Amino acid sequence: MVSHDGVLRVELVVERRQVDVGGRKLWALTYNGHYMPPTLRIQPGDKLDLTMKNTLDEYTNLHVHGLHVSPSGNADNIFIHIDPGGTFHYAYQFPKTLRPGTYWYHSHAHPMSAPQVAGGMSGVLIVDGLQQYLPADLRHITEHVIALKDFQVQGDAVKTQNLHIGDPTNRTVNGQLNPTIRIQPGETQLWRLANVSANIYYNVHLQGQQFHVIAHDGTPVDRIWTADSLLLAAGARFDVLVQGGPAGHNQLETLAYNTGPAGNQFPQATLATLVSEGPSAHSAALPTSTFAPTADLSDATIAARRTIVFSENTAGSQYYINGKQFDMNRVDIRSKLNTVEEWTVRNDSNEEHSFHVHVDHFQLMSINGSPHQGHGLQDTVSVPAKGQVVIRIRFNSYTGKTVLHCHILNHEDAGMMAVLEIVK
Ligand SMILES: [Cu+2]
Repeated sequence: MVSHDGVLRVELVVERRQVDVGGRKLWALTYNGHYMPPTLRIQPGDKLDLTMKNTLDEYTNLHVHGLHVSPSGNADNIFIHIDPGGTFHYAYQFPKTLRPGTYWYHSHAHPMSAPQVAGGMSGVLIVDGLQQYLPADLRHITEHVIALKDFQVQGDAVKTQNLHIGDPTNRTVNGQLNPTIRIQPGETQLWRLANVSANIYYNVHLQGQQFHVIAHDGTPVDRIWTADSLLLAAGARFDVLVQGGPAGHNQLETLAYNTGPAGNQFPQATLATLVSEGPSAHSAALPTSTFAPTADLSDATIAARRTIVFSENTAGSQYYINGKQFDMNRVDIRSKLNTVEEWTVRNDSNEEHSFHVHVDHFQLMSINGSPHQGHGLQDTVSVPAKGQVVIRIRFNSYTGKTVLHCHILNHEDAGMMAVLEIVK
């Protein structure tokens, strides 16, 4: 679904329905009847008019993940409850300065965000415009959305209740098991990798190839960087260029990944098969100098320094931020608009957590005390077990109440979320 004349009008019906997913027929929680709902495409400065109809027997709502937009009223307000049988009209006015890249949308219905997202309630949202930073011969290259979305099975349904993060799961790309992606030898494609799962991590690797990263969490990089594998903590996205190798088949896979002694050991799994075939294309040279302008908060004046502690009980059933479980009626952090703050996010638990803040992106300054040389801003970062990260965040344009939380949604539902209020 693409915006026209500055507006994208969308109706999303939330419905429990049988879907074809990964070669099976299963009951799922869907938007418009699809396990993989429509990809929404907007331009900076657009308005998104979105009507949500809830036919479930529990409340729901919507969050547009990573987007710089008001957290209040009928915009990105995660405190809204759309009751069973109810309809709500969201109106998001995005700024002209919105950064192009890959974002996503999903239920933020505390404390059912994990069941609803695991059931199927997540999709991809793209802000157009990344191509403007590419050389002219790469501005119209083939794009693939690669939504990383997994499902566990219970009886004839996608499992939603009593989710155990480490249980065997089916890792799909756009709802398909091991789909084929085609490329010509030498051809350059833009892949939009998005972890839209409820709870799991992906450590994505493409056999025999490298990823050339042009945007991270919806923010274009200052300089293209190259990686053999990319860690996508729950909620993370990377926009990457991939160049077709010699004719043949290569697996897109997630490598085994361990989130710590109290966490999970995710096994290796095949995600998709890349088939390189057809006439050889001219292999484009990728830009090596400046890619896109980025904010750098290294020399910013710091208005406040805070420590944010993530912890959990030994049973792994209750999760805390600064010793407290989420309470929507309490303001945990009050920050001033147009200031920069430095937060030390400390993880006292024995597993990684996927730290995420709404509304404004942050700059990752260090991991376990080692300075981090980033390539722009991000909206999620995995905090090492028994470790810490330091971030800097500038509060731009929007006041109001919003949240920061762990994007492993089982953890969020069990308390690991705090209210952030941005004030004038
Ligand atoms: Cu967590």
